[in-house]
Amino acid sequence: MRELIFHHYPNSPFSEKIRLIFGFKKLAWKSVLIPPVMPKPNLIALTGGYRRTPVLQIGADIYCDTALIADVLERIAPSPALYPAEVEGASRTLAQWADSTLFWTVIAYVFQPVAMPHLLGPLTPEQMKAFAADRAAMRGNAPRMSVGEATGNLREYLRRLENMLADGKPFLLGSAASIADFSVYHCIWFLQLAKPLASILDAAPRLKEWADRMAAFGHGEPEKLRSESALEIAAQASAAAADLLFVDTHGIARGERVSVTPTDYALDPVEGELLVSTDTEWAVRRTDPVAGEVVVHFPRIGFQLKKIQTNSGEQT
Ligand SMILES: N[C@@H](CCC(=O)N[C@@H](CS)C(=O)NCC(=O)O)C(=O)O
Repeated sequence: MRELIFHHYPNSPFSEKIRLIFGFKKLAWKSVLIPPVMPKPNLIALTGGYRRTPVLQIGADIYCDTALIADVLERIAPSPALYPAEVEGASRTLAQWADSTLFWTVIAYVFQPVAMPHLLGPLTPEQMKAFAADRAAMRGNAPRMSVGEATGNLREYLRRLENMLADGKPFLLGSAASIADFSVYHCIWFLQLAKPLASILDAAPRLKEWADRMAAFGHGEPEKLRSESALEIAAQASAAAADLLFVDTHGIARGERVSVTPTDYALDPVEGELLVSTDTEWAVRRTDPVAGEVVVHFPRIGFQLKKIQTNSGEQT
């Protein structure tokens, strides 16, 4: 098996989701630390523009978004399963809610001045300003919740999660953990990191016990790797064969020039030649001066695929 190279930073909730999946599946992985704010030249050389955290690299294949990264890890190491057959639909749907609604509610709640140093470390006022400016630019016009609104919503969400555990089962959807647990967990983990505000969890004692149970999976076996070495590995590898069934729901053929862009925030397009289009995934091939030829993969859900028009109006 080719090595799993994980680009992340310690205080990133979505990274924690995947680190814990490495632990759940007892996987060994290479850890590349990336900056939490732009610029991120070595990451962008691999992705072609996608700047969010985390990213998984396997040779010259680059996987964006944790929904897809979780699918890839399931293919590589199917047991224990992230999508137990009897709850596959429910677990994916609950995970999608946690990764969007619950996550942004937690973010709006924890980014209060009293908790900031716990989340970002001891920043100077200039660094704090730079962080705020980076995130404001990344979020663009996405609506922002007030602290009051977030507090009320979070209390209600915690009640719902506590209710899911009320019958004494160890995980949210049954006796085994599923992707839903990992997606809810990274939000609760970030909330716990925001120590001065974490007492909101006291109203959900079963959820706190569940969080301890989740944390016990650990992070698998990480080993440090420099980002320059990750780039060399990409440059020397060739991407995995992509002879998958091409599912065309958009009238764009394999080989056409396209862009793939998130639909929610950090709307940076990645351009390339459309190589893969399955029911759940797109991938584009692009060539980077440093990383060489790479294939960048995205989940369909949460991303937009567009054909690139030439200046003359012709389609390439
Ligand atoms: N839907 C994405 C969300 C990723 C995300 O928003 N990550 C945060 C960090 S936890 C981020 O990218 N922040 C900005 C950055 O790291 O540059 C996923 O599942 O991977």
